[in-house]
Amino acid sequence: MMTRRQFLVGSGAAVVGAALVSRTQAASLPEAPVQAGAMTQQPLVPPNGRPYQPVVTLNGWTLPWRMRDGWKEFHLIAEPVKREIAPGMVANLWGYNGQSPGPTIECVEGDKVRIFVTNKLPEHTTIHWHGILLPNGMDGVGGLNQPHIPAGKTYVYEFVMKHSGTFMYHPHADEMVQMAMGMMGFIVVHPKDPGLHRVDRDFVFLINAFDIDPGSYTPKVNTMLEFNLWCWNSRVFPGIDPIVVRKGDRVRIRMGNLTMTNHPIHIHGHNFSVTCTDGGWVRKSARWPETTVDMPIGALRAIEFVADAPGDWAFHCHKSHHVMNAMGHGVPTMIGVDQRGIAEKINKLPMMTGQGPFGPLEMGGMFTVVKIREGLARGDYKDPGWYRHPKGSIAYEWKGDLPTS
Ligand SMILES: [Cu+2]
Repeated sequence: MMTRRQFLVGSGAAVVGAALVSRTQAASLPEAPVQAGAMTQQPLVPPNGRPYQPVVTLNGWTLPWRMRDGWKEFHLIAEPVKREIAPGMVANLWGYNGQSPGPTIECVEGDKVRIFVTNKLPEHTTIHWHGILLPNGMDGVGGLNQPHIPAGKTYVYEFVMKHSGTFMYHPHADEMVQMAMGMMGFIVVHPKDPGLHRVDRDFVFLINAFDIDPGSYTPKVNTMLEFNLWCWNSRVFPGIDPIVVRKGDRVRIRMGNLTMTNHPIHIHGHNFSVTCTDGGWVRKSARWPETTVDMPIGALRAIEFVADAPGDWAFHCHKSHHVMNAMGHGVPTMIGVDQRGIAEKINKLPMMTGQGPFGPLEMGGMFTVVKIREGLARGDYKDPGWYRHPKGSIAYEWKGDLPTS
Protein backbone atom coordinates (compact mmCIF):
# COMPACT_ATOMS: atom_id res chain seq x y z
CA MET A 1 0.00 0.00 0.00
CA MET A 2 1.26 3.48 -0.87
CA THR A 3 0.00 6.64 0.67
CA ARG A 4 -1.28 9.30 -1.68
CA ARG A 5 1.79 11.37 -0.93
CA GLN A 6 4.21 8.55 -1.76
CA PHE A 7 2.36 7.94 -5.00
CA LEU A 8 2.58 11.59 -6.07
CA VAL A 9 6.24 11.90 -5.19
CA GLY A 10 7.13 8.55 -6.78
CA SER A 11 5.35 9.03 -10.08
CA GLY A 12 6.31 12.70 -10.30
CA ALA A 13 9.97 12.02 -9.74
CA ALA A 14 10.04 9.76 -12.80
CA VAL A 15 8.29 12.25 -15.06
CA VAL A 16 9.20 15.82 -14.13
CA GLY A 17 11.96 15.37 -11.56
CA ALA A 18 13.27 18.59 -10.12
CA ALA A 19 10.29 20.67 -11.20
CA LEU A 20 7.93 18.65 -9.05
CA VAL A 21 10.31 18.64 -6.12
CA SER A 22 10.58 22.41 -6.09
CA ARG A 23 6.82 22.83 -6.38
CA THR A 24 6.37 20.43 -3.48
CA GLN A 25 8.84 22.42 -1.42
CA ALA A 26 7.18 25.69 -2.32
CA ALA A 27 4.02 24.42 -0.72
CA SER A 28 5.85 23.02 2.28
CA LEU A 29 6.49 24.58 5.64
CA PRO A 30 10.03 25.62 6.52
CA GLU A 31 11.80 23.30 8.90
CA ALA A 32 11.16 23.96 12.58
CA PRO A 33 14.48 23.15 14.27
CA VAL A 34 14.34 22.03 17.90
CA GLN A 35 16.79 22.59 20.71
CA ALA A 36 17.11 19.81 23.27
CA GLY A 37 19.18 21.45 26.02
CA ALA A 38 19.57 24.71 27.92
CA MET A 39 23.23 25.34 27.04
CA THR A 40 24.16 28.68 25.48
CA GLN A 41 24.65 28.00 21.77
CA GLN A 42 27.27 29.67 19.57
CA PRO A 43 25.95 32.71 17.70
CA LEU A 44 24.36 31.85 14.35
CA VAL A 45 26.45 33.49 11.63
CA PRO A 46 23.95 34.34 8.88
CA PRO A 47 24.42 31.85 6.00
CA ASN A 48 22.46 34.04 3.57
CA GLY A 49 20.61 37.34 3.37
CA ARG A 50 22.09 40.65 4.55
CA PRO A 51 25.20 40.34 6.76
CA TYR A 52 25.11 41.22 10.47
CA GLN A 53 26.92 40.61 13.73
CA PRO A 54 24.89 37.87 15.48
CA VAL A 55 23.87 37.90 19.16
CA VAL A 56 24.44 35.29 21.85
CA THR A 57 21.27 34.16 23.64
CA LEU A 58 22.10 33.29 27.24
CA ASN A 59 21.13 29.64 27.75
CA GLY A 60 19.42 29.75 24.39
CA TRP A 61 19.82 29.87 20.63
CA THR A 62 18.83 31.59 17.39
CA LEU A 63 16.21 30.14 15.04
CA PRO A 64 17.58 29.21 11.59
CA TRP A 65 15.50 30.33 8.59
CA ARG A 66 15.22 29.67 4.89
CA MET A 67 15.23 32.28 2.13
CA ARG A 68 12.36 31.95 -0.33
CA ASP A 69 11.68 34.43 -3.13
CA GLY A 70 13.14 37.29 -1.11
CA TRP A 71 11.34 36.35 2.10
CA LYS A 72 13.08 35.18 5.26
CA GLU A 73 10.93 32.30 6.48
CA PHE A 74 10.90 31.10 10.08
CA HIS A 75 8.83 28.33 11.68
CA LEU A 76 7.85 28.48 15.34
CA ILE A 77 6.04 25.58 16.98
CA ALA A 78 4.16 26.45 20.17
CA GLU A 79 4.26 23.33 22.33
CA PRO A 80 4.70 21.85 25.81
CA VAL A 81 8.40 21.52 26.63
CA LYS A 82 10.64 20.25 29.39
CA ARG A 83 13.04 22.97 30.51
CA GLU A 84 15.94 22.42 32.85
CA ILE A 85 15.70 25.52 35.07
CA ALA A 86 18.86 24.59 37.00
CA PRO A 87 21.00 21.46 37.03
CA GLY A 88 18.78 18.83 38.64
CA MET A 89 15.53 20.76 38.27
CA VAL A 90 13.39 20.14 35.19
CA ALA A 91 10.02 21.86 34.82
CA ASN A 92 7.02 21.21 32.57
CA LEU A 93 6.65 24.46 30.68
CA TRP A 94 5.16 25.70 27.43
CA GLY A 95 7.47 27.23 24.86
CA TYR A 96 8.57 27.09 21.24
CA ASN A 97 10.67 24.58 19.29
CA GLY A 98 11.59 22.47 22.29
CA GLN A 99 12.52 25.15 24.81
CA SER A 100 11.28 28.01 26.97
CA PRO A 101 11.95 30.74 26.05
CA GLY A 102 11.63 30.05 22.35
CA PRO A 103 14.54 30.63 20.00
CA THR A 104 15.75 34.16 19.32
CA ILE A 105 14.63 35.56 15.96
CA GLU A 106 17.36 37.61 14.29
CA CYS A 107 16.89 39.55 11.09
CA VAL A 108 17.94 42.78 9.42
CA GLU A 109 16.22 46.12 8.98
CA GLY A 110 14.35 45.93 5.69
CA ASP A 111 13.95 42.13 5.76
CA LYS A 112 10.64 40.74 4.60
CA VAL A 113 9.84 38.04 7.16
CA ARG A 114 7.28 35.26 6.96
CA ILE A 115 6.81 33.49 10.26
CA PHE A 116 4.83 30.25 10.34
CA VAL A 117 3.34 29.48 13.75
CA THR A 118 2.12 25.95 14.38
CA ASN A 119 0.05 25.43 17.51
CA LYS A 120 0.73 22.13 19.28
CA LEU A 121 -0.65 23.37 22.61
CA PRO A 122 -3.84 21.95 24.09
CA GLU A 123 -5.52 25.36 23.62
CA HIS A 124 -5.57 28.26 21.17
CA THR A 125 -2.76 30.81 20.95
CA THR A 126 -1.38 33.75 18.91
CA ILE A 127 1.94 35.56 18.71
CA HIS A 128 2.36 39.29 19.28
CA TRP A 129 5.58 40.87 17.98
CA HIS A 130 6.30 43.27 20.83
CA GLY A 131 7.75 46.59 19.70
CA ILE A 132 7.73 45.82 15.96
CA LEU A 133 5.97 48.42 13.79
CA LEU A 134 3.78 46.40 11.44
CA PRO A 135 0.35 46.23 9.76
CA ASN A 136 -2.51 45.98 12.24
CA GLY A 137 -3.61 42.53 11.08
CA MET A 138 -0.16 41.10 11.91
CA ASP A 139 -0.05 42.37 15.49
CA GLY A 140 -1.26 39.09 16.98
CA VAL A 141 -3.83 40.13 19.54
CA GLY A 142 -6.30 37.23 19.44
CA GLY A 143 -9.87 38.38 18.83
CA LEU A 144 -8.77 41.94 17.99
CA ASN A 145 -6.37 41.57 15.05
CA GLN A 146 -6.94 37.94 14.03
CA PRO A 147 -8.84 34.81 15.00
CA HIS A 148 -7.01 32.76 17.62
CA ILE A 149 -4.85 29.96 16.19
CA PRO A 150 -6.75 26.79 17.17
CA ALA A 151 -4.85 23.78 18.52
CA GLY A 152 -3.39 21.84 15.61
CA LYS A 153 -3.45 24.72 13.10
CA THR A 154 -0.69 26.79 11.51
CA TYR A 155 -0.97 30.54 10.85
CA VAL A 156 1.35 32.74 8.83
CA TYR A 157 2.56 36.23 9.80
CA GLU A 158 4.13 38.41 7.07
CA PHE A 159 5.65 41.82 7.54
CA VAL A 160 8.69 43.98 6.84
CA MET A 161 11.14 44.67 9.67
CA LYS A 162 11.16 48.43 9.22
CA HIS A 163 13.33 49.39 12.21
CA SER A 164 16.42 47.90 13.78
CA GLY A 165 16.36 47.32 17.51
CA THR A 166 15.52 45.13 20.49
CA PHE A 167 12.15 43.38 20.65
CA MET A 168 10.39 40.22 21.83
CA TYR A 169 7.49 37.91 21.04
CA HIS A 170 4.84 36.38 23.25
CA PRO A 171 1.22 35.18 22.99
CA HIS A 172 -1.71 37.57 23.21
CA ALA A 173 -4.10 34.72 24.01
CA ASP A 174 -4.88 33.32 27.47
CA GLU A 175 -1.91 35.43 28.48
CA MET A 176 -1.80 34.86 32.19
CA VAL A 177 -1.56 31.11 31.61
CA GLN A 178 0.66 31.11 28.54
CA MET A 179 3.26 33.54 29.88
CA ALA A 180 3.21 31.92 33.33
CA MET A 181 4.07 28.71 31.47
CA GLY A 182 7.07 30.28 29.74
CA MET A 183 5.91 31.27 26.24
CA MET A 184 8.15 34.07 24.99
CA GLY A 185 11.17 34.75 22.85
CA PHE A 186 13.61 37.48 21.87
CA ILE A 187 13.72 39.39 18.57
CA VAL A 188 16.76 41.33 17.38
CA VAL A 189 16.56 43.41 14.22
CA HIS A 190 20.07 44.36 13.14
CA PRO A 191 20.80 47.65 11.35
CA LYS A 192 21.09 47.45 7.58
CA ASP A 193 24.57 49.00 7.91
CA PRO A 194 26.51 46.40 9.97
CA GLY A 195 28.88 49.18 11.10
CA LEU A 196 26.05 51.07 12.84
CA HIS A 197 25.69 50.46 16.62
CA ARG A 198 28.50 47.94 16.27
CA VAL A 199 29.72 46.13 19.39
CA ASP A 200 32.14 43.24 19.87
CA ARG A 201 29.80 41.02 21.89
CA ASP A 202 26.03 41.24 22.01
CA PHE A 203 24.07 39.16 24.57
CA VAL A 204 20.30 38.77 24.96
CA PHE A 205 17.96 37.24 27.53
CA LEU A 206 14.41 37.55 28.81
CA ILE A 207 13.60 38.07 32.47
CA ASN A 208 10.87 35.66 33.55
CA ALA A 209 9.38 34.14 36.68
CA PHE A 210 7.55 30.97 37.66
CA ASP A 211 5.68 29.70 40.68
CA ILE A 212 6.54 26.04 41.09
CA ASP A 213 5.93 24.42 44.46
CA PRO A 214 8.93 22.49 45.79
CA GLY A 215 8.52 18.87 44.78
CA SER A 216 6.27 19.66 41.79
CA TYR A 217 7.13 20.28 38.15
CA THR A 218 4.44 22.51 36.64
CA PRO A 219 4.02 26.25 37.30
CA LYS A 220 0.92 27.44 39.14
CA VAL A 221 -0.69 29.54 36.42
CA ASN A 222 -3.04 31.51 38.66
CA THR A 223 -0.22 33.16 40.59
CA MET A 224 -0.34 36.92 40.15
CA LEU A 225 2.60 38.30 42.13
CA GLU A 226 4.04 35.71 44.48
CA PHE A 227 6.40 33.87 42.15
CA ASN A 228 9.20 31.76 43.63
CA LEU A 229 11.58 31.18 40.71
CA TRP A 230 13.22 34.38 39.44
CA CYS A 231 14.77 33.49 36.10
CA TRP A 232 16.75 34.75 33.17
CA ASN A 233 15.69 32.80 30.10
CA SER A 234 13.93 30.22 32.29
CA ARG A 235 17.15 29.52 34.22
CA VAL A 236 18.24 30.35 37.76
CA PHE A 237 21.79 30.79 39.00
CA PRO A 238 23.95 28.67 39.17
CA GLY A 239 22.19 27.42 36.04
CA ILE A 240 22.69 30.72 34.18
CA ASP A 241 25.79 30.66 32.00
CA PRO A 242 28.46 33.33 32.51
CA ILE A 243 28.71 36.30 30.18
CA VAL A 244 32.20 35.73 28.73
CA VAL A 245 33.93 38.83 27.41
CA ARG A 246 37.39 39.76 26.15
CA LYS A 247 39.07 42.67 27.94
CA GLY A 248 38.58 45.83 25.92
CA ASP A 249 35.45 44.57 24.13
CA ARG A 250 32.49 46.85 23.71
CA VAL A 251 29.65 44.76 25.13
CA ARG A 252 25.91 45.04 24.71
CA ILE A 253 23.45 43.17 26.92
CA ARG A 254 19.83 43.28 25.79
CA MET A 255 17.12 42.33 28.28
CA GLY A 256 13.34 42.10 28.15
CA ASN A 257 11.07 41.85 31.18
CA LEU A 258 8.04 39.54 30.94
CA THR A 259 7.50 39.15 34.68
CA MET A 260 4.84 40.94 36.72
CA THR A 261 7.30 43.19 38.58
CA ASN A 262 10.25 45.46 37.86
CA HIS A 263 13.89 44.36 38.14
CA PRO A 264 16.78 46.73 38.91
CA ILE A 265 19.63 45.00 37.05
CA HIS A 266 23.04 45.94 38.43
CA ILE A 267 26.61 45.43 37.19
CA HIS A 268 29.80 45.49 39.26
CA GLY A 269 33.12 47.03 38.29
CA HIS A 270 31.79 49.00 35.29
CA ASN A 271 29.27 51.62 34.32
CA PHE A 272 27.00 51.47 31.30
CA SER A 273 24.55 53.47 29.25
CA VAL A 274 21.13 52.42 28.04
CA THR A 275 21.51 52.58 24.26
CA CYS A 276 18.28 50.97 23.02
CA THR A 277 14.75 50.30 24.22
CA ASP A 278 11.85 48.54 22.53
CA GLY A 279 11.03 52.01 21.18
CA GLY A 280 14.33 52.29 19.32
CA TRP A 281 17.92 53.51 19.73
CA VAL A 282 18.67 56.18 22.31
CA ARG A 283 20.57 59.06 20.69
CA LYS A 284 24.06 59.65 22.15
CA SER A 285 23.23 63.06 23.63
CA ALA A 286 20.39 61.49 25.64
CA ARG A 287 22.48 58.78 27.35
CA TRP A 288 23.87 58.96 30.89
CA PRO A 289 26.06 56.62 32.96
CA GLU A 290 24.48 54.10 35.33
CA THR A 291 25.40 50.93 37.15
CA THR A 292 21.78 49.83 37.63
CA VAL A 293 18.98 49.88 35.08
CA ASP A 294 15.42 49.43 36.24
CA MET A 295 13.69 47.01 33.90
CA PRO A 296 10.03 48.04 33.73
CA ILE A 297 7.37 45.39 33.22
CA GLY A 298 6.77 44.66 29.55
CA ALA A 299 9.85 46.58 28.39
CA LEU A 300 13.26 46.00 26.84
CA ARG A 301 16.55 47.75 27.52
CA ALA A 302 19.96 47.35 25.90
CA ILE A 303 22.96 48.44 27.96
CA GLU A 304 26.49 48.99 26.62
CA PHE A 305 29.86 49.22 28.32
CA VAL A 306 33.53 48.77 27.57
CA ALA A 307 34.84 45.75 29.45
CA ASP A 308 38.04 47.38 30.65
CA ALA A 309 38.47 45.67 34.02
CA PRO A 310 39.44 41.99 34.03
CA GLY A 311 37.80 39.82 36.68
CA ASP A 312 34.63 37.98 37.64
CA TRP A 313 32.02 40.68 38.05
CA ALA A 314 28.60 40.04 39.57
CA PHE A 315 25.63 40.96 37.35
CA HIS A 316 22.29 40.59 39.07
CA CYS A 317 18.85 41.86 40.01
CA HIS A 318 19.14 44.20 42.99
CA LYS A 319 15.94 42.99 44.65
CA SER A 320 17.51 40.74 47.26
CA HIS A 321 14.64 38.24 47.18
CA HIS A 322 15.18 37.83 43.41
CA VAL A 323 18.63 36.38 43.98
CA MET A 324 17.07 33.78 46.27
CA ASN A 325 15.08 30.83 45.03
CA ALA A 326 13.00 27.99 46.39
CA MET A 327 11.50 30.54 48.75
CA GLY A 328 8.66 29.58 51.00
CA HIS A 329 6.55 32.54 52.03
CA GLY A 330 5.45 30.84 55.24
CA VAL A 331 8.99 30.60 56.60
CA PRO A 332 9.52 32.38 59.95
CA THR A 333 12.61 34.51 60.62
CA MET A 334 15.20 32.12 62.05
CA ILE A 335 17.84 34.57 63.25
CA GLY A 336 19.09 33.41 66.65
CA VAL A 337 17.48 29.98 66.35
CA ASP A 338 19.67 26.88 66.48
CA GLN A 339 19.74 25.79 62.83
CA ARG A 340 22.65 23.37 62.95
CA GLY A 341 22.35 20.94 60.08
CA ILE A 342 19.46 22.73 58.39
CA ALA A 343 21.56 24.98 56.17
CA GLU A 344 23.62 22.03 55.05
CA LYS A 345 20.48 20.16 54.01
CA ILE A 346 18.95 23.15 52.23
CA ASN A 347 22.17 23.86 50.36
CA LYS A 348 21.92 20.41 48.83
CA LEU A 349 18.88 21.64 46.88
CA PRO A 350 20.16 22.10 43.35
CA MET A 351 19.19 25.72 42.83
CA MET A 352 19.92 27.40 46.13
CA THR A 353 23.37 28.79 45.57
CA GLY A 354 26.40 28.71 43.35
CA GLN A 355 29.89 27.85 44.55
CA GLY A 356 32.62 30.39 43.92
CA PRO A 357 36.38 30.10 44.30
CA PHE A 358 36.09 31.37 47.91
CA GLY A 359 32.95 29.47 48.98
CA PRO A 360 29.20 29.57 48.38
CA LEU A 361 27.89 32.74 46.72
CA GLU A 362 24.70 32.56 48.81
CA MET A 363 22.75 33.72 45.79
CA GLY A 364 20.59 32.04 43.17
CA GLY A 365 17.93 33.29 40.80
CA MET A 366 18.63 36.39 38.74
CA PHE A 367 22.41 36.34 39.01
CA THR A 368 25.33 35.58 36.77
CA VAL A 369 28.97 36.51 36.38
CA VAL A 370 30.50 38.71 33.68
CA LYS A 371 33.90 37.06 33.13
CA ILE A 372 36.34 39.50 31.56
CA ARG A 373 39.67 38.07 30.42
CA GLU A 374 42.64 39.31 28.42
CA GLY A 375 43.29 37.89 24.98
CA LEU A 376 40.24 35.70 24.38
CA ALA A 377 39.75 34.79 20.74
CA ARG A 378 36.94 36.57 18.90
CA GLY A 379 33.88 34.36 19.17
CA ASP A 380 35.23 32.41 22.17
CA TYR A 381 32.39 32.22 24.70
CA LYS A 382 33.66 29.20 26.66
CA ASP A 383 33.63 29.54 30.44
CA PRO A 384 37.26 30.47 31.28
CA GLY A 385 36.91 29.30 34.91
CA TRP A 386 37.37 31.57 37.93
CA TYR A 387 39.46 34.72 37.75
CA ARG A 388 43.04 34.45 39.09
CA HIS A 389 43.61 37.67 40.96
CA PRO A 390 46.98 39.40 40.75
CA LYS A 391 48.96 38.95 43.97
CA GLY A 392 47.96 41.40 46.68
CA SER A 393 44.68 42.45 45.03
CA ILE A 394 42.19 40.52 47.19
CA ALA A 395 40.56 41.84 50.39
CA TYR A 396 42.45 40.38 53.32
CA GLU A 397 42.08 39.74 57.03
CA TRP A 398 43.34 42.23 59.60
CA LYS A 399 45.72 40.36 61.91
CA GLY A 400 46.43 43.19 64.38
CA ASP A 401 44.55 44.27 67.50
CA LEU A 402 40.76 43.87 67.53
CA PRO A 403 38.48 46.66 68.72
CA THR A 404 37.54 46.46 72.40
CA SER A 405 33.91 47.12 73.26
CU1 LIG B 1 14.33 41.18 40.18
